[in-house]
Amino acid sequence: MSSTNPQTLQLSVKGMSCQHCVKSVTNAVQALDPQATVQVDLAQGRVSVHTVLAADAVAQVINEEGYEVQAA
Ligand SMILES: [Cu+2]
Repeated sequence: MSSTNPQTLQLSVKGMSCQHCVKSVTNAVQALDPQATVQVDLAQGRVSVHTVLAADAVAQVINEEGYEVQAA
């Protein structure tokens, strides 16, 4: 993964229901980018990620956790 300037990604994610889900998503993203900050709005199904990762890489790891990332 080539490094780029950090950017804030806004993702729509289905299937998150509790703090366990928040932790799963956060850990999955931070496994790729330990500096990433992840904010989850459970009520809205929104995930905000400040990261150097590309949007498709973030979407892929969240998908691999079992959540459905939708086009933002
Ligand atoms: Cu949960």
